[in-house]
Amino acid sequence: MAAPRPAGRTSGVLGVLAAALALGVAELTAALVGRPEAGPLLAVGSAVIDLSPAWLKDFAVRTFGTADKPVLLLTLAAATVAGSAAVGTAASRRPRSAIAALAGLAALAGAAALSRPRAGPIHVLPAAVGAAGSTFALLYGRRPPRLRREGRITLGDLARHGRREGCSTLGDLARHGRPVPRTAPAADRRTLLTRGAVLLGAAVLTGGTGRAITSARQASADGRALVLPPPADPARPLPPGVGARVPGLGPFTTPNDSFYRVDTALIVPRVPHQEWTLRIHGLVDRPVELDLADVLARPLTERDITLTCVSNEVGGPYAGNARWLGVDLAALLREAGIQAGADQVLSRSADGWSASTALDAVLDGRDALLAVAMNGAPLPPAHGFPARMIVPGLYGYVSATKWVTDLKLTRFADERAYWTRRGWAERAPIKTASRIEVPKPFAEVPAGPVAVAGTAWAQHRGIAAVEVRVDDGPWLRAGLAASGGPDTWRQWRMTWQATPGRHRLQVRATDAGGDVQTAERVPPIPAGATGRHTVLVTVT
Ligand SMILES: Nc1nc2c(c(=O)[nH]1)N[C@H]1C(S)=C(S)[C@@H](COP(=O)(O)O)O[C@H]1N2
Ligand SMILES: [Mo]
Repeated sequence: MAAPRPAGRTSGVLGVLAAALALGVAELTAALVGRPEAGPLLAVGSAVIDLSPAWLKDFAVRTFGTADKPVLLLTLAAATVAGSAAVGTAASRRPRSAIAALAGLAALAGAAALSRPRAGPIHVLPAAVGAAGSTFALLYGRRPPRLRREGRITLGDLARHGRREGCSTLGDLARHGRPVPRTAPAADRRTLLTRGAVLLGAAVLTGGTGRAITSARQASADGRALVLPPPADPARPLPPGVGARVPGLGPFTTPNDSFYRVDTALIVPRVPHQEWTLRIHGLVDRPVELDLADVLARPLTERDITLTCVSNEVGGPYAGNARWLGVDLAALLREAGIQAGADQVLSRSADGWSASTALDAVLDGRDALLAVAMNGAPLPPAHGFPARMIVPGLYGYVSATKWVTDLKLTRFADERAYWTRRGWAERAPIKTASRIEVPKPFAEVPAGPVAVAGTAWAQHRGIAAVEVRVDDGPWLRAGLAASGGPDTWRQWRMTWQATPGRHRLQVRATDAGGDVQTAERVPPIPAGATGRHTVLVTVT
């Protein structure tokens, strides 16, 4: 007698439900043990990010921009659905291979969780519980229905059975035993639906509870409760004309919620400020460990500094300007006693990322900060709460470690950091750049006077001039907005007497040292893109 088999489609659905339950109970487990990063989706996603080659990351950032992370999670979710449907289908024919596949998937998720920074044995628990959950779901979904009258045989049954078997006496009947149904009925539609609903409900309940626990915990890890002391060394007030005031041009100071975000973290790391510490060690005379109270007890410096990402394409959006509040990073390191031979500050974050910063840049008198606030508020979680580095003039990947917890004085020859291991330059001063923000590419503008405006930056050198060229005409000087200092970007504008037809606008900046931005086109990798931003417009 063959075991009842759910039809192919039903098996596939059962597989998906088993995966959903696995993810739900794994998420709940991860939340209960306080390790949300060990949940299978996040763990595998983060491992994928860390393992993917530079070109793939580059492609993802270029194609999806800041949506690259949701796209990755959706891709993983889709792969999970497809994979679990396949496992479910296999389970109806070859249960052993299905169980082997499940064990393999769980091992993969466990390994991914173990690859997270500071992972311990507890990180494999969500995957293990998830595997148990999906095994249970598969067995439960495929269990044949119980015979309704099992063990309770009526006299009518006996009589019918006896007649069929040709029994004439009760003795004959006893010898033939109890009636056996010829086929075990497959679970009917209603049973399947009920079981599906039970599994789905359990998945949603466990997963939802897990998410709720995690987000409740995370809500306590932001800066709303944090009171910041006023700066001992406040920023110079911004001159009234730092904004070029052209409709369509962004503000001089970028609000926190529209500041670009670039990092490798799949979920924003939440570091409760009560638990945060910063260790300074390596080639120092006196290793120290500070907590946030120690940091806030020091004199705070406030500065306007423009941060730029090395991945920014010519004309791209990965630059932002904010007013940062923090402690003098050079003073902090000097207090620890910098030893001869050190040439690199290797900073690490709570999420295991690292950056290597040239020590001479930190010590040369620029306003390198261990920042705790951005535009008058504690750092938003996405921008490094409770503390991050900011070093004017260096691209973010070699200077701007968010959620920083560890500073090691070391040597470029001895240790490399996250992106420098992946082929990006060891030292990466920000290159002079300029972009046209108004008019937008392919805009249609009326003939006559047209405002052309944008931003230029050459952090820590400053911008001395911006020029614009129409088609192959002469370079024309744009008007510069007031300067916020050498470490900030500078807005510019000019009025163009536009004539009908299609035109090409180009921009170039000159830094305060007199160096003109190069026209040579190079890609972001390894040390930042160059080339002239060009915008095509139609004048009607
Ligand atoms: N922990 C951590 N810090 C990080 C990164 C990261 O991936 N992880 N990315 C760096 C890069 S490449 C840049 S450009 C800046 C961006 O800072 P923002 O997200 O606050 O704009 O953060 C830097 N700090
Ligand atoms: Mo970056």
